[in-house]
Amino acid sequence: MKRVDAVRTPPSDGFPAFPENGHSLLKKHLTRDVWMQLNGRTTRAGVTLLDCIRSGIVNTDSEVGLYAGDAESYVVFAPLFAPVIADCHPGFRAGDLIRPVHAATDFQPVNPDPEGKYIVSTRLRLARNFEGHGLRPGAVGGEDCDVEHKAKRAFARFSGDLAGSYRALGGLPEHSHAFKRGDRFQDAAGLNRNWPEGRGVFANASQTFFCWVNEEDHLRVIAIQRNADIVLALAQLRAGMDVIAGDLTFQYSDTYGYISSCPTNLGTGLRISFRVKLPLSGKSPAFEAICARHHLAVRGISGEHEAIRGYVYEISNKRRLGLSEAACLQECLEGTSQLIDLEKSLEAVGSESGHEYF
Ligand code: CIR
Repeated sequence: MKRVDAVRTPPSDGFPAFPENGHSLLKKHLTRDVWMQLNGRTTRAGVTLLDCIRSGIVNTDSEVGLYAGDAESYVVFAPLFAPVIADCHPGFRAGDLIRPVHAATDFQPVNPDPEGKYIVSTRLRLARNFEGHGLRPGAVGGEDCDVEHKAKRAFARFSGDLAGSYRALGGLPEHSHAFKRGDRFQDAAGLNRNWPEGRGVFANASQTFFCWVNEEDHLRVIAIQRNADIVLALAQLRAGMDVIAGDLTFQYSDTYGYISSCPTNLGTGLRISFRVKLPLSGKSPAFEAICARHHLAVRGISGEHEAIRGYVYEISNKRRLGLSEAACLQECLEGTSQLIDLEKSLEAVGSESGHEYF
């Protein structure tokens, strides 16, 4: 992503002067009135407005620019967070929370690429934070270790195809499913504090089920299939969550569902992503229309702030709040299936005209 200018020296009332070329939701919604209203407030644990906005102040090319230091930040700083959250989750209206019910109980997904021709991998992840703690941007060192201890206790209960081992980060060679020290966006939010203390990754024996401890949230539970088998990925995710939820309680609010440190992950905390080979449709205007209609985000395969490389696209759901897990899955599956159908129709046109595409 193109860097934009820095925030200039603030004027006497401290209101940050965002550069003209920044497009963050923080810049859009932190008006001078909101600043005057919220600057000086703190949560009971001592989280300030500046704590929540530091990432977007330091990184003026942020998309969002906000992190909550604790669950109460969403309430104390609601005049800023609420409109940002509404923009992150199109269609969400405060007061209309649809409980993010577990998908295994009410939804049977269908494999969107049964021939195995387009989808390279399927990844599902849930973000969760434990009751009785702040959120990671506001965490102090000891708290990370307490969270890690609780998580490891839950992981010891995994059995069958979920059984595996936990590895602390740091001191050990990097492995492919470990998360890295946070990027500059996370760094400015305080997420790299005391790195790598209290962080680690659980992996099952077949490397299809992972739990990240103390990355952006206390827990990220991840199921990956190196194909389009969403049925199996969802079954593993739900089985793993049932074990963890038997031992731990997660932060939850009637307004925002499961609480996460980044406003984009509120609600279900569910991110569904498919890596899909779309060499023809990726360049077609219909591609963007399908993504917009189904609220799909498109990322490059090497990270959210990098340009799209080649023709493998990572397609994921933008909306996690205000709809059930089943609805998130349905929306993402329908959109992805339409992108694959578009690809097939363009292949057919290409073969009729005798062009070589591969
Ligand atoms: C930002 O504001 O750009 C970063 N804090 C990342 C926000 C979450 N990522 C995303 O929606 N793609």
